Amino acid sequence: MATKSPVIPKVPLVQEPDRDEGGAVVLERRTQKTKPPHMYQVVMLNDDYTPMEFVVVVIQEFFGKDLETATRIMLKIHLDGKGVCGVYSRDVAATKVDQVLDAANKAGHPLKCISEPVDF
Ligand code: TYC
Repeated sequence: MATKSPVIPKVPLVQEPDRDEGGAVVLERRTQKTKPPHMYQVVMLNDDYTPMEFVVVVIQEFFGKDLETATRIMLKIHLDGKGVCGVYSRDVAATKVDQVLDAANKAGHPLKCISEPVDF
């Protein structure tokens, strides 16, 4: 009686484990576990009506800047049309925008600001 020749698998039956440069077994390779959170900048926009003093107070109060820094940021916005007041996580940036718009509305000023991803 003719016996069948054995079928030799092309793939090894037992998978060889990954090994690092020194030959130690590596259980799992990952490129990077967690990405750093994307950061958002709060950008304030210029307008023709909001008083400069109000903008300076808002920047001090909600963005923790001293008088000199707040004045410099306000003047940059006044001259360039917009300026960055701070950089935060997405939720914190959204809260800052809400706080600024709320304060401006209550004071009757048209001051606007937005948050956008850094590298926008
Ligand atoms: N341009 C305004 C003025 O001349 C001042 C101003 C600065 C308004 C910054 C808004 O985000 C602003 N009174």
